[in-house]
Amino acid sequence: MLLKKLSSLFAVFCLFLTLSSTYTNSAIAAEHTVEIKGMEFSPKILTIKAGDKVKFINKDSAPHTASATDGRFESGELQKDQSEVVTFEKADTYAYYCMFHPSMSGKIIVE
Ligand SMILES: [Cu+2]
Repeated sequence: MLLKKLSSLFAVFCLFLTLSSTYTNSAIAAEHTVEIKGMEFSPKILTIKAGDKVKFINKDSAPHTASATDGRFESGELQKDQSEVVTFEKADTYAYYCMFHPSMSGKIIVE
């Protein structure tokens, strides 16, 4: 009885190990960086793979945001040296801008 319980526990544990390693292996997602510097996003156009992450980091003394024009992602207000990481799961083109300086714009192309 106890042995049966232990072996089913062990089976669950093994399943957990398998799942977590599968998850880790599939998460070879790259992390890219977009710098916000001199009132510009750099690079202005960035091409990545689905599942990759993009870190938006503000290098200006003025606060900025990286806000999708259609609202699909939002960094929030970033002060100098603050950053926000966004994961892009679906292949598409994501246009974004800075809420404080709408003339600042960029594009993330997810393949
Ligand atoms: Cu700005």
